[in-house]
Formats: sequence, C-alpha cells, structure tokens
Amino acid sequence: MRREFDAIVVGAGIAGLYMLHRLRGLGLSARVYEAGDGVGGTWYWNRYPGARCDVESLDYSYSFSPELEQEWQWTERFPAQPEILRYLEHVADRFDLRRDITFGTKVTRAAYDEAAGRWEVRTATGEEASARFLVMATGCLSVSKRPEVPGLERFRGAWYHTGHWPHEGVDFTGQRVGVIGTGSSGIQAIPVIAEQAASLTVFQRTPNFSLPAHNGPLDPETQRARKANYPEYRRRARESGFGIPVEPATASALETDEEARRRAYEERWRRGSLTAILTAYTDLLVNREANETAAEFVRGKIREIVRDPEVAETLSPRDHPFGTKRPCLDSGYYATFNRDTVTLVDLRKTPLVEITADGVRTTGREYAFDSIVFATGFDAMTGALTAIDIRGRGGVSLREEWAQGPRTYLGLGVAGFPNLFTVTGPGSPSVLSNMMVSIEQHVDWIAGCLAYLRERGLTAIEPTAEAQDAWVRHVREVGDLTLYPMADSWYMGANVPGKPRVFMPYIGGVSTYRQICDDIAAKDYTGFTLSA
Ligand code: NA7
Repeated sequence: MRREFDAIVVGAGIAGLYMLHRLRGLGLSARVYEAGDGVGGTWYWNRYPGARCDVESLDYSYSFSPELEQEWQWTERFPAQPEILRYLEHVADRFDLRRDITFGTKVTRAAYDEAAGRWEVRTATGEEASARFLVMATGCLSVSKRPEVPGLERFRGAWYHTGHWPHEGVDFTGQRVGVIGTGSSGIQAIPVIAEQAASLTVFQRTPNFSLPAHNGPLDPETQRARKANYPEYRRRARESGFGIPVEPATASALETDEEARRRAYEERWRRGSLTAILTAYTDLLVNREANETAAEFVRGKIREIVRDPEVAETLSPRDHPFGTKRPCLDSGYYATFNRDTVTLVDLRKTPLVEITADGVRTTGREYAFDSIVFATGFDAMTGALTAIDIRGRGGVSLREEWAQGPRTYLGLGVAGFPNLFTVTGPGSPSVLSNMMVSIEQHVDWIAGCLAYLRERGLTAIEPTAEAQDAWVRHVREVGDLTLYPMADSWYMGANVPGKPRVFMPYIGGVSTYRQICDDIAAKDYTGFTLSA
C-alpha cells in the first residue's frame, strides 16, 4: 500500500520531533520514518558509558513551548544521555507525536517525481509513501565509522561502537578492554570504563584538547532563576555566535600581557564550558600565534594533571590549533592516565595493523582484550544523507552531486532537488553551535516557508544554481578566514578516507546566519525558484 502525505520527515531526533509538531500546527498531514525503535536520534543510539551533552541542560532544551520549558526539571548541569532521552520521550508524549512516527524503519530511497511534483519514498521494510515535501532530519553525527583496519571478523571477544551501544549496557568488570579513538566519545567513556575494567588500553591517533566539565547537580536556584527569565535568555542565545550567550571578546590575545592572559584562561578553565576559553579573545580562531597561547595553556594543564611526563606529552595536541576540532568536555579524562591499570598507546609511533583473534596488533606488538570499544566517530554531516539514494529532477543522484563535497543553499536546500529540506545540513552553522538553537531555527524557517507557499497557492520551491554557488563560495570564504581548515577534523571530512576535504559547516555565527535566512524569507525567498 502506498500512503500519501503532505510531508515526510526522516528521523525522529530533536529535529524530526519538532518538525512534526510544526507540520501539525500548519494542518499538514505528516509521517516520520525513524530507523530506531524509539525517539531521540543521537540520544537514542549513543548510550556508551559517560555519554553526556557538552552543552548545558538549560541551553540544550527546546524553547518553542514555554510550558515545556517551565515544567521539565533538569537534574545535572551537563545532562547525561539517559536524562536527555527521557526528556525527548517526554516531549514525544506531551505533544502526542508518536502516532505519526513509524519506528524501526529506515528510509532507503527518495525520488522526486517531476510530473506529480511529489517525493516517492521507499523504506527498508518495503513501505512506500509519497509526499509533496521531504524533510531530512537525519542528524549530523548519525552514521558511525569503524577504523580502517582489517580483521574485526576474527576477533573472539566482544566489540562495540560508542554510537551504537547495546541498550542493556555493558559491564566491563574484570575485563581487559581496548578503546580505539580519543574524540569526545572516547574521552567521555574512558574514565568510566577505567573504573570497571581490570585493565584499559587506549589507542590514540590524534590527541584532542579537552576541558574539565565541572559537572554536578544543577543548583535549584540557578534553574529557577533561568526559568524566570527564559525568553530573554533564549533571545540572547539566538543572537550569539555559537547559540550560547557569552560576553563577546573585545581584546586580542596577542595584545594582552602574558600574566593577564594566564589569569583569564585560568578563570575560564574553572568555568567548565566549551566556549569559555575560545571566546576569551578576538583572535583565537583566526591567528595561529594567538591560538597557540590558549593551546599552550591547555597543554600546561595536561602536564599538571598527568604524572608521567611522557604520557602527558603524548596526550598534548600539537597537530591542530585549539578549537579547530570541537574541544571535548570531560570528567576526569587526563587523571585517568595516572591509574596503574590504564595504558596509552600512541598510534603515531606504532600504527594499527589489524584486529586479531585475541585483540589488536600495532606495528609495535599485539594486545589481548576481552572487549574492544570503537570510539572512532562518524561520517559527519553528509553521511546520513548520502546513505539514502536521493534522486532529484532528472533522476540526478544527491550522492553523485556531492562527490566533490556537499553543495547547498543555506544548508537548507539543494538545487535540482525541489521541496527537499535538510535540517542543519552542510553549509549551516549546525555542528558549530548549540544544536538545539540551530535546529529550532531551521524548523521554524521551513515551517514559515511552507506557510508562505500555501498562502500564495504555490507548490514547489528549489534553490537556484546561482544562489547555491554563491552560498558555497561564501561558506568557504568565511571558513578560510579562520584556522578551522588547518585541522584534519570531521568538520573537514578528513576523518573518512576518500571523503573530499571541504569545511562543511558555516562559521559566520548563529546570529548572522539567522539574519541572512530571515532576510531571504522576507524578500520572497530570493535565491529560490517558486512555482505552482
Ligand atoms: P570523533 O571526534 O571523530 O573522534 C573519533 C576518534 O577516533 C578520533 O580520535 C580519531 O582519530 C579516532 N579514529 C578514527 N579512525 C581511526 C583509525 N582508523 N585509527 C585510529 N583512530 C581512529 O568522534 P566522536 O564520536 O568522539 O565525537 C564526535 C562528536 O560528537 C564530537 O565532536 C561532539 O560534537 C559530539 P583522528 O582524530 O581522526 O586521528
């Protein structure tokens, strides 16, 4: 049976849930297809020990419903995965969203039927559906990546990827465990696994900068005060660079004397925040020498915490400027390497060779494990979109269109793919921001666009090739003004072999970006072709 809707949404994470709510508000019929058996997206899958958001709970929450904002009580400053998932389940129930979501159903193909002006969608379970509008709410970090080493099928122990953690949890008590990868997921999981395991071996290819989260129970007074003033606070978040209100920097790091700079970094290190150090000075993300002052401050902290100087040096990032890979927020990461049971292996010195029946072999030696944890990240930003066979006008494949890197207009739409919307797509601030703020902005913009089309009796919208070219150029030019392209990061697609090296997110800032999107809407969607 082929079902017909006004809109189909792919994904029931933070973006898909809110999109469904807004579509209903417009009186449109909608269906959400979700691969998981429950809502939550990222927070449904990433159940590894220590999984926690690096944005504070009072910021990482929807703003669209004042009632929801007031009634939900957060317990921790930085929410752990189970609490965020409970929150999203509550949202699904509170707004009665589940009845329009088909769970356990992966979308495999979506093709635009030009004659009908509709998207034909197919799922892995054989379901077929059609809709005028297709909204991809597939997430930026949802397709996990295994390391490119052979032999996993031989391994006799158990193995896990942080991004697809067993729902029943894993008890590592008494085990010999190996963790491969020291990004945010590894850095969160390692201290928790170290507490359980008999021994833990950490395989590090590139050291990351990590800052202490200083997490703890959320002070009730802080929560009450924020809730009393939420609208104003949310406004400031929307008008900020990263979607989190901060005092903008006014001074240059290079023009500040060393002692004052050290005090400023020290004070910001104690705050526990992703952006505190990054936003201390105006030049940290644009000038390598300025950046080095912050980088060296963090390296100094690593040397203070880690007792073995050689281990401290191996943990100290020198290959990329501070902040050009998303910094991590940890709870006891560096101190974990002071445990007798924890060993750090530098894959730069002894690269991975293969997974063996017993464990992991590097060029140095073989390590035997009961369990291996892959904290090796994701095919970020484009992976979930190119995993689906998306066909636009003339049967053109999105995967092929993006073979040299993603091309979008505003990260919201793609030329040649009418009525396709990408929530937090490449070319939007998304992963460089508080995702909640960026997701709500995109969903609101899409809902506004659909209302506009309906009011004028229009049925199709599509970016022009010229507007898209100009936007792609702008995203690149703004990125090139910063130090970001210097890092082999997932922002650059550099973590996936063969992926084109393109700085994918828009670094112009959440506030500037919102202004651009709003102006375009106010000017009757300049850069888009609208038709009936
Ligand atoms: P990340 O940040 O991409 O980290 C993945 C880690 O795995 C990183 O240390 C990688 O080293 C390492 N890795 C990947 N492939 C390999 C191979 N083949 N060999 C050895 N090591 C490898 O993913 P996360 O899940 O930690 O975090 C993703 C985001 O989620 C994070 O930024 C937050 O925004 C939330 P590399 O650096 O590539 O040398």
